Amino acid sequence: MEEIAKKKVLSCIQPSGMLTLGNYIGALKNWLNMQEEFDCTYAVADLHAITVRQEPAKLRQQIYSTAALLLALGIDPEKSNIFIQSHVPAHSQLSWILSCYTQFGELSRMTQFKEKSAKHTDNVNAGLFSYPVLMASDILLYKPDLVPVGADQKQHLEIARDIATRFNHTYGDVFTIPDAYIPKVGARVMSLQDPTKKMSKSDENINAWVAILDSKDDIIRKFKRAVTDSEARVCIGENKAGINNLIGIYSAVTGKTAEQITAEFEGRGYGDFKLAVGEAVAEELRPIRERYETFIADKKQLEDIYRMGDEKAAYIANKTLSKVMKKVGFVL
Ligand code: ATP
Ligand code: LTN
Repeated sequence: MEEIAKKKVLSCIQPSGMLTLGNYIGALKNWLNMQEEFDCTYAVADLHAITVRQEPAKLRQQIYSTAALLLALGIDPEKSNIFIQSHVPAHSQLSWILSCYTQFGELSRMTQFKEKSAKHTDNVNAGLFSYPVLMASDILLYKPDLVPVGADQKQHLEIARDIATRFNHTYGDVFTIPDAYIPKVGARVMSLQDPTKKMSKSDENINAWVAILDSKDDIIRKFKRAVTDSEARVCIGENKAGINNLIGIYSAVTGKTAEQITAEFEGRGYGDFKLAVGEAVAEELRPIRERYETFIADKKQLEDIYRMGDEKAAYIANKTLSKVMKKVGFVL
């Protein structure tokens, strides 16, 4: 019987700090779920990480720890390709080319640029501005059908599609137009301290976010302190951003619907609910935390895995890059 080619998936994650429950529910959980059905490529986006200042020794450590975390999560290098973005120069090369096919105006409209430039006023660098072009290059080099990301990356996915469509329109069918793959629940996990803001590892208040590698006690403590409201009923509602967020998190880790969760906690206080969410999250993350220790302790194994991944990625990326260069009119 003829084998049907699997659809392709690509995504990347920045090694810019401790990965959070937001990264896990919004993106990484799908990375894992997709690996059986799809042909998946996952990268550590170290080039993106330097759009904000990083300490060299810390960055190096975080690149290793992000790669180890992907393995701990259950991403299997025999099934999915794991590599490091900066090890495949085609990403930077295509990024330059595509930046000449991207308008200043469209980059100026990016919400993340506006937010990050407001936050790092002393370092509004050109890389921060052209970040979506590098991201478009990461994606388009591998011709994926689907890109699993959290809701905050939707706008970047749209600009990648626009750039690809424009390029194809001028030069013929070069790029596949990818679709974003955003989870139905947990696409935007909010801060536990200010549930109107996205949960972010760069939040200075450590109680605002849960790291995937936090201990059980820390996780439970952070959920116990989560900001809620005074209504004391576990249900989705307006002006209940804190509870809505906790319901979303509980739903994402247990698979229960919001209605089932409301029924489960009918007549019980927020204290019980927060504890249940904390315990469910700690239990979901426990095996990842345990496996992480093994992977991070063996640098040689980690290096072997990403070197193999780098090579496979470079082969595919260089083919796309050559095609683009030919189309643009460079002499090869
Ligand atoms: P920062 O918070 O420092 O800006 P980040 O966590 O948004 O960084 P990445 O580490 O590159 O940036 O994100 C990796 C993936 O995690 C992306 O797909 C992103 O959409 C997703 N993600 C990040 N934060 C959340 C969140 N709070 N809720 C859902 N998904 C998220
Ligand atoms: N900008 C993304 C990380 C990222 C990415 C990508 C995601 C870089 N390149 C390519 C998907 C596909 C973020 O989540 N902050």
